Amino acid sequence: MAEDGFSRRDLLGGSAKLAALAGLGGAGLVTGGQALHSAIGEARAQSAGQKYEVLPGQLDEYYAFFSSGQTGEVRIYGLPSMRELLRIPVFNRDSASGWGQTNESLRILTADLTERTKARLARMGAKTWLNGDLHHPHPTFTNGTYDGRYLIANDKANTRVCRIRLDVMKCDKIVEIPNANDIHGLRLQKAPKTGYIFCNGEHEAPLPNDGRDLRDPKKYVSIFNAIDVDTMRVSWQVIVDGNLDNVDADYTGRFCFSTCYNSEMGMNTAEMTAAQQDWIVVFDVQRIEEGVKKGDFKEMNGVPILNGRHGSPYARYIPIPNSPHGINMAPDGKHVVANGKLSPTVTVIDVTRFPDLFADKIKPRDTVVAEPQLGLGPLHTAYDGKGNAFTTLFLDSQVVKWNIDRAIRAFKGEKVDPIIQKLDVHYQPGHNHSSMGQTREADGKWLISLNKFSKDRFLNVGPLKPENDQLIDISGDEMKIVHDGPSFAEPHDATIVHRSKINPRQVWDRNDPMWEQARQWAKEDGVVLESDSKVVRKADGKVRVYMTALAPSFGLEEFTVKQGEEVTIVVTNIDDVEDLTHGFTLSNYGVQFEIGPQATASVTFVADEPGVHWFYCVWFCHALHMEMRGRMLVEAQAT
Ligand code: K7E
Ligand code: CUA
Repeated sequence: MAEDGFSRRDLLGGSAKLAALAGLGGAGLVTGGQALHSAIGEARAQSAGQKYEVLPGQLDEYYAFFSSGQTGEVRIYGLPSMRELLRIPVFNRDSASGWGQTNESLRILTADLTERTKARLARMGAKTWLNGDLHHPHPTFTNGTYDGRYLIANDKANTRVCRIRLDVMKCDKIVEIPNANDIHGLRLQKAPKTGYIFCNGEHEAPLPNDGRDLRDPKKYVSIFNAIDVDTMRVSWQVIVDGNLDNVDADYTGRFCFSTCYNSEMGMNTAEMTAAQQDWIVVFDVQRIEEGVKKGDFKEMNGVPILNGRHGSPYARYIPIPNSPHGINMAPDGKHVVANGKLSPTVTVIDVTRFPDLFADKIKPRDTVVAEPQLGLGPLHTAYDGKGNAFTTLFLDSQVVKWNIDRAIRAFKGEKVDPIIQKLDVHYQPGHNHSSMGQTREADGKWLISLNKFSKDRFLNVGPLKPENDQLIDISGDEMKIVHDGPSFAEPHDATIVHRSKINPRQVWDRNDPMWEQARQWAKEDGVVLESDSKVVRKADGKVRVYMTALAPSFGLEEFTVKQGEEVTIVVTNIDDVEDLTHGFTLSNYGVQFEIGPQATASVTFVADEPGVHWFYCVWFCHALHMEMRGRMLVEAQAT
């Protein structure tokens, strides 16, 4: 297998980059995988290892949090069954839950946008952005493993970062990052406890980006960001040379590191890929914090911005080949792997040498301990906690299993092949992820390969095909594919978390901060949310309609408003049975939202259309679910 990899690489030689570029554009180098269907069936049948089937009534061992790229949500799967369990709307508009329409979700979606964006949305008559591009979902850490508090993710499309509460699986904070552009790579501080969210502004632009220097790319900058996970405020930013792609952090909490694919600061593909080398940027968090304390920054939009260019005390640049993409810290706490993308190599760096690097005792390349050639298009690497690494090869449509220690020995000149196995995947993998593999507790059981193309693997559903997330058993010596999992646009990344780390609630706590605003209104109006159903007319002409929901009826059978009035409807689900969700739909008013057991949710709209408008429950809750309805009577006003 190893010979195979090397011969292909050698064959491509100097033109590898060209071929790689062609392939990136059109998946050009892939060979068909038809014959492999039966091969996989066989492998599955003889899979030595683990049970991958989860029978009816049984529960999965892991939660897998998938991003959804341009859909803008997070999805929860069970592993190993690969069954989708839940969708968490975040950077999208969701019809079922009312995310993007309820007052509670709009508060979260808009509270921490920049003043500039708020003004822009107001000019457009929009309440919030309706699109997003969510790539990297990562749970918070304590002492190098998941602590079950939050899941954090980025929005590349509108430069935002979100926080999802793992107790209720709902987003509770979204912050727009000022000064930077298009947040892509995102990882968390792993120890002693996640304080910072580290994330990359990928696309370089003028600073401020207000119309100046449009055609002067030399003045464009990329910005690295640290956000405080508890307050969801940007703590500091660092200007770097080149752009920024992915990021990861070490296990001491002091260092983090980003890949740069455009050290050239090119503005088109030819320029961006001109150099044979780019770099990773290493950030010294301690020094940056000291720099902030000393006042060594410029403030812009309320955030301290430090200079981290070549020669600054805050960053070091390690040259590596060529337009690197993913960067992945190993569970050993010592090694990080940067994936070469346009180079067939990955670069293994010893992070324990970073203190010496920042003390200028060693040169940047002295931190490199191995640079094995693995195959074409290495994008991301996962780990089994036993010293092995699993790297996706986008162009070769393979996952390659290799040994870190053997790669280090080979780099020193020993005649040893680091590659253990190459496994075909279907097709064109981006991220992969192993069970607990981004923690100190990597358990070496499962690997998922998130493949960008499914081609012929599923029933043809027309020109837009699903992608294919493949489940691979890595518990034995050999990797074995045991499951194909179709998925819709476009999970980039996923995190596999053992179920012991996460403990969600069964029903909401009535004291939850999610509906704080409704609680304030009720107080103002002398209403008890849990028992009162009534209409309150305010002095300013606004109307608040409070009602309970208890299967199979709403607290109000009808209510009357006047045409043109601003109406706020507040619904409280007083069922305390687990799994008993109600929904509130107001017909021909575009209103619809979810009210979970023991939750309150609300929506505000103008009653512009006179007539009888039925409201009804939209979540099947009872034998009399169809009867769970009532009327909003809108009296016509003389015009
Ligand atoms: Cu490789 Cu956005 Cu993580 Cu996609 S990124 S693959
Ligand atoms: Cu309540 Cu359906």
